[in-house]
Amino acid sequence: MDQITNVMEYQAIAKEKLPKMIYDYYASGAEDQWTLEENRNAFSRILFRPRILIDVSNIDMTTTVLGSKIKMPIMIAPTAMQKMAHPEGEYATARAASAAGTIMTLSSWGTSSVEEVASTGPGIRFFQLYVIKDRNVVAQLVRRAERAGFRAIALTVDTPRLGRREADIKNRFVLPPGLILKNFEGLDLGKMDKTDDSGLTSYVANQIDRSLSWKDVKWLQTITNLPILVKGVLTAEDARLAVQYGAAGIIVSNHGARQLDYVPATIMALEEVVQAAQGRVPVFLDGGVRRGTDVFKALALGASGVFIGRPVVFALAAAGETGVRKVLQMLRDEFELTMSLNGCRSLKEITRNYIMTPWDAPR
Ligand code: FMN
Repeated sequence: MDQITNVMEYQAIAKEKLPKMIYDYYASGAEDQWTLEENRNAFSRILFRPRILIDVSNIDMTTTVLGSKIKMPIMIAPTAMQKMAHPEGEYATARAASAAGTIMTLSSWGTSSVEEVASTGPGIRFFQLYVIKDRNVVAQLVRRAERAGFRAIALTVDTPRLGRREADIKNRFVLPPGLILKNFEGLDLGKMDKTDDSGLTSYVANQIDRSLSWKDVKWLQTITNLPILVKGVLTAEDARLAVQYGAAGIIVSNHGARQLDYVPATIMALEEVVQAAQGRVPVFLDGGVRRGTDVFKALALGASGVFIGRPVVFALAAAGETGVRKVLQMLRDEFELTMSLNGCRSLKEITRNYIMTPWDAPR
């Protein structure tokens, strides 16, 4: 395991170690998985225009996200049910994020609760919210996250129904015995029943509020003072609405290609969203980020930072907290090197001039 040299290598180890049902749940995308591949491929169509002979002896990767200072613009996206990957699950992820000086986002569907994650010690954390039908439970959960010191709510808006993930259907995916969705302990919502297809599909169909709409973004602001990030924006139209409805930030995300197949790669959608946001709120990106070069490309297209999903669960499965720490360290090192070789010393120096894209006008 010492010879791991990039974050992608954890995936094969995770595949070997995990039961098929669990590995498939982590790895899969929706339907043809076209977007899943495209999330990676699109990065490879963006090239650098590096500058030379710039003194890069000091590289500053620090930034501030919604008022919290972090050591690098690489953060952890919410991924559900991390104890399926490793017994320490979300605890390990929280400790690794905190050691790296970056933000962890805890999923509503964590196998550890907001209080448990807070108990791991100091750290900057966001809470990802799925709005379920029972709004009292939603309000209580948001208050608990607030009390536990979480600093923002990432409201997921791309999941009125669950995307069709065929591996989960074939495997009749269900939360393994002994684990519960810990934020909902004691409620029906904490459990997942085995069904004839994916147990998660039925769970979502029964519990998630399909009627969720922009007015609920306002409603959320009446029950919390925490800043709200709208997670799952892919168009300029929705970016403008997010700003209009009081979002503190936008996450350009296609849910790791697990919801609607044949949406563009997030890196392809980023620029129109950034332009529509007009600098009024920060725009972040997740989806397919596996290299420091990917991070740089996202920042050059206007992102204020990126989030990673699968690399964390695969590293957890392979090596627990050590694995997640290593993922964050490798991405940090690669990003620092990318900045140096492009001739950028701070994040604000990373501009559109450092990349060329297939949609650029010829120079
Ligand atoms: N997004 C959510 O908003 N809530 C979740 O509970 C959630 N669970 C996920 C579980 C898995 C196994 C994966 C792979 C993704 C999940 N996502 C969830 C989406 C991630 O937050 C993120 O958008 C995506 O993983 C980023 O793409 P990447 O995996 O290519 O880095």
